[in-house]
Amino acid sequence: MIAFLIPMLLASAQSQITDILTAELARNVTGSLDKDGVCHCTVILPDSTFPADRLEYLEIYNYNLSISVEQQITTIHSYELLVTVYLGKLKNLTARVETLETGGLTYTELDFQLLKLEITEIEALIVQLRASLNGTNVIVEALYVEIRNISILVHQMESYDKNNVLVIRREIVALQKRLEECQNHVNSSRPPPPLVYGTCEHGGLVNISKPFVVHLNYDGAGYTKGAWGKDSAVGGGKGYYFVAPLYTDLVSMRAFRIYSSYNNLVLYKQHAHRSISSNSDYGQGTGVILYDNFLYYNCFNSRNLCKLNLDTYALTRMTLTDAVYNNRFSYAHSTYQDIDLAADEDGLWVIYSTEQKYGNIVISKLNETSFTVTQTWTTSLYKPAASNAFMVCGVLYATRALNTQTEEVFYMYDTKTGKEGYLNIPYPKMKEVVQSLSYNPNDHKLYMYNDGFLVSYDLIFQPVGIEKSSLE
Ligand SMILES: [Ca+2]
Repeated sequence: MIAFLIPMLLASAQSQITDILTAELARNVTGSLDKDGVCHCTVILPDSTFPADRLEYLEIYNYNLSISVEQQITTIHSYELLVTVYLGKLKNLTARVETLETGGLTYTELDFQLLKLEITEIEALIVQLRASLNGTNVIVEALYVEIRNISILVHQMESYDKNNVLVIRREIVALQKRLEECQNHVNSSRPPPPLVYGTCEHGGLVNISKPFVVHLNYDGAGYTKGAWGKDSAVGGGKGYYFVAPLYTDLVSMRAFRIYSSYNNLVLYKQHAHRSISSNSDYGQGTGVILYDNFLYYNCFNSRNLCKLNLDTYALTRMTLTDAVYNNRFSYAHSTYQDIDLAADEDGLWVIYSTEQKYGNIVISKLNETSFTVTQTWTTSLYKPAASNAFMVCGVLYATRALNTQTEEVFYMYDTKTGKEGYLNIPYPKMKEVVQSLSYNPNDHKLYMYNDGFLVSYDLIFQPVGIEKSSLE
């Protein structure tokens, strides 16, 4: 249209100039002839007669107009090309949306995402085109309206997803992302530094593993009360294991077995069976431990401690002053365990109670060589309120039954500081009653005699320099 207009304007301007010149040249003027025979004359044209300045202006205007028109033509040609390209794309989009509308294909999240992306792209370009043309182009306006309609249609179709396929797919993607994050977190989490057995380079007990059932005691299921464990002197003595079920009276220990290895214990073979013949040498209750190849226990019907050499079977005794016995202040659910031997990284201990302390737990440190008490601490925990107790790095930990399937470490007393506190470390048990419970510093395990079954647990300590919360 504009291209057609330009030649018309140019032709009109030239016609006007020709008419003016023709009218002025019709006048007669006086001239002269030079020596070469060339004629000269002077014509004075008044400005009012011939508008030379207008001619000049017209020429400049004509020139500028030509440039402007050429630029517009170039611009329009480029827009025509763009419109042609996007018209093709729009037709393609229209066809795809129609296919989706008629349900000819299974639409997916990807279909919609691609459609929306392309529509957004075209919409942006059309908006740009529309602005360039000042909103005067009918075709562009129509394109704009059409692309807006398609955009709305795609959004509506997405919302018509009755089967929530897209929602589920998005949730799956979100779950996969969380899974990857979790996996990355696990991979990036550095394992805590290994704890050295027999040392106290940790921040205390923070958790207890699930139980590991070794097997039933050698006397059978009827022998529900007893004790078992591994040599708990730091270094492990000879590494022997002992199993000591109480006699059928459920009070006295009259026999026990020693196994030279864990495999022998599990396979019931190559054991040393020891029967105690003298009543005074019997054990009483289940607070028995094996420490540096000596068996320590409460001597029968007394407040004495017995120390039995497993090589020579020589027996040594000591009196635990003021200690009550004969089931005066035993543990809850487990009778005749007034005196409970224990061992940890710091050595040999005995846990008991006295009338003077009203049945509260008293802890005494023993010198195993001289077999004497070196120091004593009194706690505020009533001994029958606990189901059992053990020592770790000079700290007494007491347990109680939460129910028939769960025990809990609920109390601690630190002999180094004299401070006590309450804990909440539950752990499962296989049978209802904990008949004995001892810690071994050589493997960080708890050894439990659980209604006739030999059970062990791994203790989990807080590594030094790592926050407690990260371990729970
Ligand atoms: Ca114990």
